[in-house]
Amino acid sequence: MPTIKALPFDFRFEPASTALIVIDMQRDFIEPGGFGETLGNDVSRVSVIVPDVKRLIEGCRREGLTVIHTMECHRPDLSDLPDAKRNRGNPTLRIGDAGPMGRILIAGEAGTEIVTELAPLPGEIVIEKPGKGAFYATGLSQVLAERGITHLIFAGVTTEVCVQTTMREANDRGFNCLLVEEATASYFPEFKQAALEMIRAQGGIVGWTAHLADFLEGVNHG
Ligand code: C5J
Repeated sequence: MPTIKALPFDFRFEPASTALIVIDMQRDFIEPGGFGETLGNDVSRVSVIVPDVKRLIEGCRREGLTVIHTMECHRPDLSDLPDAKRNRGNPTLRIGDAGPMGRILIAGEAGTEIVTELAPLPGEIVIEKPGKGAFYATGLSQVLAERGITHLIFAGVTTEVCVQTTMREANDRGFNCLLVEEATASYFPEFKQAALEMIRAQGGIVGWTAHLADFLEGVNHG
């Protein structure tokens, strides 16, 4: 059984009952011209993790973990987009507006796709989610139950928004969760750091954190 050097203490899991969940590595959050940039963010702060997320995905594929990708997106008629989300803040483009990569965060548009380097392989699970958490209004619980998944490894963007929300949802549902530090990012480095510390504080109140090198060492030699 792989044992990962992690905080607040070692994390042990069976690959057959563990899934990697890669949160929202979409062009709209990571590339210039997308939603992240319209909100005034510097997307280079999150694009920098793409090579490490790729190493993590490939390491998990090699060991036979279930690989799940999420995409934050909405229906073209915006029926799953509450006003409270669409009208928040003062972006140059709102969700559903036409931008340089198509309509912002709308299913099927170019900007909504996962970045090419991290594209899901045929057969991997892709969860489209209208909220921050990947359990809200999706089939994720059923997918995990059908596969007997008990442990979740997390990566993706942004650490303190969709990643942390999903980890908290998962923790409440009884999953053991670990977040890989180099495979997650925020537009605000101090928020990433705070989220990592919140997750592993108080004996791992939400879950564990580990460095990518320690995760790969543990999983590939477990
Ligand atoms: C937002 C995310 N909206 N993937 N999404 O920040 O974190």
